[in-house]
Amino acid sequence: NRNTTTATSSLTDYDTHHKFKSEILNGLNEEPKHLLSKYFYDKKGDELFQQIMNMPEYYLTDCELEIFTRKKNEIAKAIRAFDEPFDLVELGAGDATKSSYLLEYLVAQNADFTYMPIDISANIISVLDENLTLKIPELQMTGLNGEYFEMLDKANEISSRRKVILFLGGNIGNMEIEEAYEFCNALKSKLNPNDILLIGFDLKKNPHTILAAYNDKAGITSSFNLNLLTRINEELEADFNIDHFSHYQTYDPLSGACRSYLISLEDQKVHIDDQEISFKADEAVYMEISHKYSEKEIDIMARKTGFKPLKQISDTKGWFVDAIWKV
Ligand code: AVI
Repeated sequence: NRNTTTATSSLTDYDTHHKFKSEILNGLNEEPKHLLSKYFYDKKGDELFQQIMNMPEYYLTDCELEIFTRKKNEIAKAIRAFDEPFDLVELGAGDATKSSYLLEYLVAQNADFTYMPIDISANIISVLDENLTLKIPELQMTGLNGEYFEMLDKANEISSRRKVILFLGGNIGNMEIEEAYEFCNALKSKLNPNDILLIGFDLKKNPHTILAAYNDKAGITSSFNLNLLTRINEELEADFNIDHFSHYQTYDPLSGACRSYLISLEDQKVHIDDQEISFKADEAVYMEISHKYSEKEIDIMARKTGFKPLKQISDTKGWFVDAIWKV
């Protein structure tokens, strides 16, 4: 397509595999044991996450989709889409379902911008390229295949236009608070005055509602967590018996931390490559945090990481916000 290009990362498959292996082994050799939820997303994990987004209990996607379908004009104004040309950079674009509503609107309103989706999956970038150019033929797009910060540097090399960064889905919630602060600080250091960050946060709400979203009756979230053990078996020649672990979910309404664990159901030994890892009966492996924030905590995070909070746009239930921050 004449409107689209793609740039890729310098990381090789070999680097990626070795980073995966050492991060998994480090986590399992620590006390308490933990694994990293960024590794949930292999092919099967992507499918399971799609199923999660379609579950009745998982409200996050619907809430943010409502913001992107019903409040496009409000978003467009807040990101100053009509003031001057800009690059719309999306971190972890995925299938861009939500952002495509904004893209369509911006193109229809003649905003002068290039869409730059960043994703770690080369497959996702090429699928996006195909689908978006069919859906929005006039869209200017530069796909960036690689890690967020490396590709942000690339985006700045390719073009010096003002940047508007999208970080949707409540992905910031999958970082511990300190990591979220570090992430925003690092992001800020890559941006220039007047650049904008639009960032999605899941809000604190009735604890039952939150817990149910991560502890679904059908057990899809459980499979999503257990799938990482299957992935380790496949990619690191390990011998986890998936039936010997069980998913356990917690939500703490005071801190806002919603955490998942896999509990070892018996004393057992697991082999990963040439290492043997012992698990005690009832021992927990910490898997993922999905942190929930209050509106106030979001503004504080903006200020403390060098941004100016401009606006919070929420869905009608008031369960999710897209916060708009300016450098
Ligand atoms: C991707 N991320 C925002 C999801 C969340 O809600 O924390 C991942 C997820 N984990 C379990 N269910 C969904």
